[in-house]
Amino acid sequence: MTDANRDWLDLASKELKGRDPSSLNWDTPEGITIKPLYVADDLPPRAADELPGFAPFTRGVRATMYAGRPWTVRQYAGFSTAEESNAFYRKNLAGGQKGLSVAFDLATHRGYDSDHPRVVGDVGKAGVAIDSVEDMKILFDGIPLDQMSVSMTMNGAVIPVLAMFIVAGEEQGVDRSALSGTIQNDILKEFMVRNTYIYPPEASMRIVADIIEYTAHEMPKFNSISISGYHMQEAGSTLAQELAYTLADGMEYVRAAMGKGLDVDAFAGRLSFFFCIGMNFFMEAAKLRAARQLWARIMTDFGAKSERSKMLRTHCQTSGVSLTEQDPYNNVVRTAFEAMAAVLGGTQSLHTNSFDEAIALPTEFSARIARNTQLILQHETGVTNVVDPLGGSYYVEALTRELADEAWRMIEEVESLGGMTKAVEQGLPKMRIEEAAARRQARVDKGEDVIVGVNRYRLEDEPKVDILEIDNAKVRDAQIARLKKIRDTRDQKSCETALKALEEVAASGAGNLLGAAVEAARARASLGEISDAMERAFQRHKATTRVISGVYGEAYKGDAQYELIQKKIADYQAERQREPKILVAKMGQDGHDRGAKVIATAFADMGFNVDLSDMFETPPEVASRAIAGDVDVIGVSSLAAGHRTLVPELIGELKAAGREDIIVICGGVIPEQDYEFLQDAGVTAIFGPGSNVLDAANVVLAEVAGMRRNR
Ligand code: MLC
Ligand code: 5AD
Repeated sequence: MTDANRDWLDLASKELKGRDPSSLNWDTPEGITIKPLYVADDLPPRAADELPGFAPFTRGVRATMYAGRPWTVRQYAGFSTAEESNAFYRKNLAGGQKGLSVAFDLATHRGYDSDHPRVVGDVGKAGVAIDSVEDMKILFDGIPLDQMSVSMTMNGAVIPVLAMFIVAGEEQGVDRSALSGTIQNDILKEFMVRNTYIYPPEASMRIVADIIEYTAHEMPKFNSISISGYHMQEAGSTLAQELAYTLADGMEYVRAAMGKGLDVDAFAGRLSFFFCIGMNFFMEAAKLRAARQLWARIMTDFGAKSERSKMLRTHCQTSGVSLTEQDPYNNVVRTAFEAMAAVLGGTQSLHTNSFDEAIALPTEFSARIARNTQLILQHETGVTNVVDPLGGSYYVEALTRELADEAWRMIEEVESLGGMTKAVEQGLPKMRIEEAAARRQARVDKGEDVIVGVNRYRLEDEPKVDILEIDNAKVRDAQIARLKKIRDTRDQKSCETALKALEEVAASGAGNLLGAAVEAARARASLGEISDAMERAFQRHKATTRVISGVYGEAYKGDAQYELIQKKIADYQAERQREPKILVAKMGQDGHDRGAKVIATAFADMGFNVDLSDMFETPPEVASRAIAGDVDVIGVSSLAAGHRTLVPELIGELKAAGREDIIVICGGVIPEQDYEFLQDAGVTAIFGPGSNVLDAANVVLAEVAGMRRNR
């Protein structure tokens, strides 16, 4: 320690009235201790010698970064029909957006056509409904696919969607070799957190590898994958977990592609990444710097020779979970800080969320504010003029190093299990993330992590905001009509031949799935038909749901409020000889299960008897599960806007079975505008985002006790 540093320590403890300055240390959820001051001694060796554009790319993948070309303003969007989404895209492009990013509805994600009975509540809701090439052509009508780069967030039904995109380009007069863009194609994180898988892990990994192979040969400008940590952070992971598991996923994809006999440099330059940027400002910027550093090291170990193969190029999106339903205009401010962190971290492309995120999909107005957040950053702040402005910061450089070290430890753990496919099969990363999510929830519920407008400075009267409403039934009718027309007018024989050939490629293991699917898409096979052809060979994956225990309760140890509810539940049990029993249910194709998992864990820790439905159940399936398990209450978790269709159906099923005594409550992203509708349908209580879990448990227990008394 230098003399100057010693002087600082003395002065600091004087300011603290004798307390040790280390009492100001902050232990982050990543397990990193942040000191109140960083000095030259904290700089990692060699940090001062690094330059942007050169491996390991800590300071950025380009020599000139935004000074040469700013990041791509790429807003993720999609809703309702292809016509409506197309109109929305065109307006956004006219307003300054530079790249497209397509959000598909959940029916499409899971490989179902819009007329499938399992997706009645999902069509056109969380994204645009795409059933065939005809829809895809409408989606990009008037948008030249040889000039506009298009990202498509698709993982489950990735083969039919990419095939339809290729054919849509073709019929626009654009050869596939000229198509630029990105397909998400990251299935491992689906098994971990996002849940839009279709086939089991091994078959899914073949799909990923086939796409990498096909694009490496045929589509030189297209990024074959977007290896995504985003959804891990959304599911509650720490930043170190997000970093480590994303890179470990990347390693697994590299191995899968090399397993196809591809030379690493033939495809690695088109692997891309996707990270979430939350509110821990400097840590987020450091995360991107650490990610680039580690990836360069990983790819060097894989034998990459080309510099391009060692470059981690990434898209970022500001964090959805960091935004609140309460006092929603605060979200504009949160998103602006997050966007700044992404840019200081050196992202290539960025989506900024809309302030109505926790309520519904963006309106034209909220989308404009979100887009302008980036345009103001690019054009007014001067942030683009200097490469890696945080380079050399004692704090950020030290953080970069610590995150990299921490992530490397976790990567080694995954590798010791045999790589990510194996780790995912064993459920390790998912479990770790769920534990982190439960810990975070407890910190928020206890007020240790402050969220302005939610657990501090809460408003008496919340402002009303206009939201985007989608007439789901109308979209579905339109899609069904178009599907019928296609089936009536196509050459049925050549369509069937192409589907048979695809099935054969899937079953035999020989040939390329995407190549075969392009033929089927051209012959007007629908998305559901192409998915089914592969499902006949691969089967459909069914996940096992598990409730972790102890984490939430552990965080609340010794808390009076927590002990009170535990006691109330114990009293209830003593009196009635049974625990209050809740079924936490997910219905429709909504894959967001963080909330359901947190509730299940927390309620179980408090003393409830908790049952958890499988993912993707139908209302009749949930009703019979509830009746068979003799539960007191069903807690429906809805984050994909299916509640208006699915919840009344569930209550109808309970009534039909003579079990209207089973209480139904809802939680998740449910706009206030829908509360009355749901209450009229028979819903007892609704818990929006930002609800305190302990409060919710008290309400549920009181309802259960009341119901039992009335029996
Ligand atoms: C860039 N270029 C430069 C330069 N900067 N050339 C010279 N000097 C500079 N300073 C060149 C690049 O090399 C490239 O050409 C071209 O300009 C484009 O730049 P880019 O940096 O590659 O940007 P972009 O095309 O936008 O690609 C970014 C990407 C890509 C690589 C990260 O994968 C991408 O766009 N991803 C977006 C993913 C996405 O939107 N996902 C949404 C998920 S939402 P060349 O020839 O080298 O390519 C979601 C939510 C949910 O998942 O769950 O539903
Ligand atoms: N349009 C715009 N943004 C969307 N998101 C998800 N679906 C859409 C859509 N259709 C964003 C939200 C969410 C994240 C996963 O992606 O920000 O939190």
